[in-house]
Amino acid sequence: MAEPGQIPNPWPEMTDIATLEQETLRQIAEAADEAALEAVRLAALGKKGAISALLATLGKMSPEERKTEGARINLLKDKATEALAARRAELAKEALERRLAAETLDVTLPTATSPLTRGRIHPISQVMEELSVIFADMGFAVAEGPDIESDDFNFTKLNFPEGHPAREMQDTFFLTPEAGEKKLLRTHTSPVQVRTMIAQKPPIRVICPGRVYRCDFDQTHTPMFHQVEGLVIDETTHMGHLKWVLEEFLKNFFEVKGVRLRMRPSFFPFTEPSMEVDVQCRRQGGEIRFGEGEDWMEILGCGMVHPNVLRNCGIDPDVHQGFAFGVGIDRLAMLKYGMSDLRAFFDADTRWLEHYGFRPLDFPTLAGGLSA
Ligand code: 2NL
Repeated sequence: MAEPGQIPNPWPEMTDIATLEQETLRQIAEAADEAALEAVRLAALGKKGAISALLATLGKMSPEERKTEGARINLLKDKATEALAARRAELAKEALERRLAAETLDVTLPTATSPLTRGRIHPISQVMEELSVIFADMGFAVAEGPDIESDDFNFTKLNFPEGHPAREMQDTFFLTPEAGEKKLLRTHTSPVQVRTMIAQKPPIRVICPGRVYRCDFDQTHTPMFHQVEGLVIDETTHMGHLKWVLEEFLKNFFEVKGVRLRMRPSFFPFTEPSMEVDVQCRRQGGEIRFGEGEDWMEILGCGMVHPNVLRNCGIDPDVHQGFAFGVGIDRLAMLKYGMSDLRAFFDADTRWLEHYGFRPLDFPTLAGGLSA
């Protein structure tokens, strides 16, 4: 009887050593896995295996016969043992190769989408970043201030006389007065520059991007929108510097080689003289290109800071002078990135953001591209 787990000797009648050797080595070579190989080992070298059975016959032989047969059988045993070890090593190597092939990683495949790569930067945030990069390159710092402002910082210090129609012109959201103090939602970012002038001595070079509020809502106006204002104060800055800074800004922002500007006289209470600036463009088939063509588009307002404003902010207008400008960020974004409806900016529609938004790791830089 065969022991449990041991297959019976398949060659009980086999006594021919050469045939047994041939058959054993063939079975070893053909064993497809470790279990099959172990079965072959037991059938040949196990207690009841063919080679063991052959060794058991030695006892019945004459000493002469035993000498020659013993050597032959032991040689067969050694060959089988060696072949088993070689085949076992071969099977282990094959198994390892199969595992390595199955577990290969393709490092060139795109990574799984994570919240970090799925998220988008809003075009307004992108444009604010681009403006910061452009103006930082010209030596401007970025300043921020509160959305809720005093009437004093939003209007009075900026040379809006008490009861002046310009105050109503701006469609201001006033808050309920607390302890007699009139508060409002800032109608422009100028109060941030007022705060800067009060807090710092010239020379001053800042841009102030941020949210502003006006009570106005239609196709082209939202009650909250975005503005960036710039301010330069020192002893010698003049309108030539202003024009160069604006040219440099618009050229870099629209990513063109050059732009022509046209300045028209205008009025703001906080600047004198005041100007409106048109930028050279070409309109064709609903598309606008800047830095070429014969058309003009009004893009921003600017001027030399009014002496009253300087005085109101503790700066001597007989010593210091400078320029300021203001531009709508939402409109800049629409012109550069081609959105047609301002209201979609504030709908928080993820499909819109998927289309018009920017990837968080594509930072704007002047060297690498603003809108890479
Ligand atoms: C426009 C025009 C402008 C300013 C903003 C400013 C600020 C201070 C002093 C003087 Cl603190 N001026 N800002 C100057 C001229 C124009 O904005 O049309 N913005 C959309």
